[in-house]
Amino acid sequence: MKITILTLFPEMYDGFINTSIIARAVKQGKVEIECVNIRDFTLDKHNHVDDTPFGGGRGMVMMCQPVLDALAHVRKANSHVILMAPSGKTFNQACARNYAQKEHIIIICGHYEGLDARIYDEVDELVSIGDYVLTGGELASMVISDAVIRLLDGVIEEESHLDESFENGLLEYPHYTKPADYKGKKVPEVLLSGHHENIRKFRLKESLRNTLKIRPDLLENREFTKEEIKFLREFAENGEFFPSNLVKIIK
Ligand code: 6GU
Repeated sequence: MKITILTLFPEMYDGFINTSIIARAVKQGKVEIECVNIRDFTLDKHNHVDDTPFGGGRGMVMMCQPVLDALAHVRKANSHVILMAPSGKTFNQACARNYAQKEHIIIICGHYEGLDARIYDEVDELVSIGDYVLTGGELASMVISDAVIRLLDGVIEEESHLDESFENGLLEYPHYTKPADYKGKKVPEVLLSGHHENIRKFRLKESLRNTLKIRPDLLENREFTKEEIKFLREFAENGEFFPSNLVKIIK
């Protein structure tokens, strides 16, 4: 797959592209990352990319011409064009899986107060990474690229996806490594037992417990197996935290 980033700050991507798993994926040809400087598409001699907002108000607005000329330069028939904006729909793991199927994604990063709204008409979607405001779309575009690239075939071990947070609609279970006793803090006995079925049950139960405690919203519209419902009942019966809107699951 190819990811094209349109940005005023291509140097921000150097560390991202040249480090660890992303660097390896690029080297192995699993992904091509192209950073294009929007400023290279300006037509005036001072290379202006922004101007004051019509109607007044604070800050500067990125102009249509450099952004849309840069987009036209990199866009192909199969390109999926994403504009990073705090007002976009919130990115999640399902979006990452969807983008990972695409041949080419183009991510436009806004800066300053925002972009001229006429640019919105030329993109497939506006995407945000959460309910807070960043100084620009660059970090958000790296978040999205990272989440997508690690899902591409052969970038990380296939099985590592399966038990991760969100992949099965639950937060992940806790992991432990050596030593089995760290300053008196012990690893749960079952993980040392070698009993695969008991380990699977323990992990599923801990996943459920974590999700119930930290992200009960993830459980609202999820389908449950009989085994999962049994564990949820146990939590409720043992007086563990159980949100009242989820009681319907165990009724
Ligand atoms: Cl995509 N851009 C900016 N500037 N802030 C954000 C964001 C995007 N997503 C969350 N906050």
